[in-house]
Order: sequence, then structure tokens, then C-alpha cells
Amino acid sequence: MIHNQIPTDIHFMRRALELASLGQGSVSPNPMVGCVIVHNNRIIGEGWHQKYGSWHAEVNAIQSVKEKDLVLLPDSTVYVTLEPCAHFGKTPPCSDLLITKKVRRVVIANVDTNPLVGGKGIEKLKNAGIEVTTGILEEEGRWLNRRFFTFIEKNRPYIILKWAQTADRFIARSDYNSRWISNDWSRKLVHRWRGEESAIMVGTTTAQYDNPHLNVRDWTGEDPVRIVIDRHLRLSPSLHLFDQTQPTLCYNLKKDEASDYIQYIKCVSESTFLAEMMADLHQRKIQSVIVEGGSKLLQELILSDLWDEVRVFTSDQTFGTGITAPVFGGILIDKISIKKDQLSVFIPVTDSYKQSIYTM
Ligand code: AOF
Ligand code: ZN
Repeated sequence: MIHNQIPTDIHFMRRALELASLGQGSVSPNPMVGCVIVHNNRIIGEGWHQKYGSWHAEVNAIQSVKEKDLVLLPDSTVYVTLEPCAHFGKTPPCSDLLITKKVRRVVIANVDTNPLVGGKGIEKLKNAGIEVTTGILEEEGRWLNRRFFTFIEKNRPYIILKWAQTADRFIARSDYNSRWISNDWSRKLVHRWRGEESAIMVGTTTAQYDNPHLNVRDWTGEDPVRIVIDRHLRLSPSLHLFDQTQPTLCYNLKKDEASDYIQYIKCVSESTFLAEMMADLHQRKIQSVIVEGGSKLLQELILSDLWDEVRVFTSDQTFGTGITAPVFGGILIDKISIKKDQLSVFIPVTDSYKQSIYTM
């Protein structure tokens, strides 16, 4: 019985995950959640969490069931990518809703590690006599909601490190000029990535020498919050970062000050700087950050184990000398492959980049 169920469970859970992903970009810092209601191998209801603060996936799926099919609910299986909630939040608990509708079975991809829920939803369902199966397409679900899970479990944003390096592993020339490492295609991709995260971060040297805008110009998407580290407030207010076109957070050791777009946040000490910044970002509900350099900041984050994913472009040219690319405990980035929970993407930047495939 259990054996026969698994391919079917995987099939419908895949659909639920597909629905969940439709919430990408509009549900943060909540998770993307999808739900499919199945009776005799026929889908009678579907829904997903569409917008932060609005109805959960399970409610939308139940809502979508046609009047004539409502009688089938007690003999149906509900596939939901995340454990149904057990708390009164912005909406009433979904586990109660499924109990009221007397569904027969609930299949779940991921247990909700949100302390508000954390297994309580499953317990409620089981206590009500509903059969519960967990762990179907668990890895896919954890991957889809990697930003949410990291945010909730580590009390910090999900951190993506991104850089472009030459074949001989330099990310800039000695005068910090980094032009010509990336190309039009990699730039487009980076702009798309910027639109996918809550915030984008750079260190002092990058802010000073590159004078970046840190917005989304070459792709459609919302501009992320800009984060800059400037411990001793050395950066000139005339930099693009401070042009008041996007919210900007400046972490430093000198002052707390807020204006419309720019917020200076004072950290207490040098030794706890990064930890203080991460805690503050968590409190501001910044769920994910893409870090675009420079080498010092990237290396510091790696040494502090404050990273989750690395995306590196490697060009085929050489500089011979310059600012070296970050290293992982002495292992060169082009030598490491996928680590558990820590993922690397290698993207060759060549003229044929258009055709090149990057794997995740
Ligand atoms: C969602 N959508 O479909 C499910 C969620 O603030 P609330 O009341 O919307 O509750 C958010 C929490 O509810 C969220 O962090 C997660 O733990 C749980 N489940 N959330 O936004 C959904 N099923
Ligand atoms: Zn819910």
C-alpha cells in the first residue's frame, strides 16, 4: 500500500511545488506554499500562497473546490508543500480548516521550522485522526524555500556571494578596476539576480572604487534594499549609493541616524560587527542578501561561515596580478564542487556564454 502510494504522492507533490513557486517574489518573508486536493487520482482543488499577509495555500485550495465536489473532501488527500499552520496569525490555523473539512489524508513535503508552528500542525491533524505523510519531495521543498528556512532557522538572511574572476583568479586589477571580467550576458543575469533578493550588499572599497548604483537596470524587477558597510564613515555622500533613489542601510561604528532613504546603523564593536548586522537585518525582515564584493567582505563572510550559496563567473582572460578572489579554507573556488547545504554555481564567462548552461 505505502509502496504504491509513493509515485502518486511524488506526482501530486510536484504539482503542489509548481503552484508554490508561483508565489516567488510576492510572499517574502513568508514561505512559498502550494496545495493540491486529490480524490481518486483526480485534482479537485488547487491553490497557493499568493501574497504576503493574504490567505494561505490550503485556504485557496479548499476555496477552489467546486460545489459538487465538496462532498468528496472526506475521501480526499491534501498535498501541501509545508506543514499546515497551527497558529492564529494573519489568518486562522490551516490545520483546523483541514480538520473541519474532515479530509482523509494530508501529505507534506516540509515540516515547518517556524517556532510558531514547528510540528504542532502535524500533531493536530494526527490527533484528529487524519493520516499524515511527511517528507515527500522534501529536498525540493527545502530548496524552493531556502531563503525562508535559513531566515527562520539561522535568524539571519540567506546569503548569496557573487563575484566574477579571471582565469588566474583575480577579481580586479591592483587599482581595483574590475572592468572587462564580466560581459553583457553575465551583467544581465546579475541584474535578474538582484531583483530576486531582498537586499544587495557591498563593502567600503567596492562602494568607493566602483561607485555602483546597485539597482535593477538590465532586467525587470524591483530594486533591492542597498546595504553598505562603512565602519568609519569614510565614504563620500556623493556616491550613487547615497542618491536617495533606493532605501540604503549603512552599517558603521560611529552613528545611528535615519532619513527618508538612508539609514545609518551603529554596531557596538568591531569584533561583533557582522553578527550585529545580521541580527539587525533579520529584525528588518530582510530575507535574503546578494553580496557583490569586494574581496575583503566576501572573505570575511566566508571565514565567519555567513554564506549559503556562491555564484562565480570565470572569464577566460588573465590579469597576472591584482586583487585575488576569495578562498574557502585554502581551497580555490574553482576546485570545490557542491557542498552539503552550501551550493556553488560555476558560470564560464566566454563569448559563447549565451549557450553555456549553468547548473544549480
Ligand atoms: C504562509 N502561507 O500558505 C502557509 C504558511 O503571518 P501568517 O499568519 O501569514 O503566518 C505565516 C506563517 O505561517 C509562515 O511563516 C509559515 O510558518 C506558516 N505557513 N504561511 O504565508 C502559507 N501555509
Ligand atoms: Zn496556514
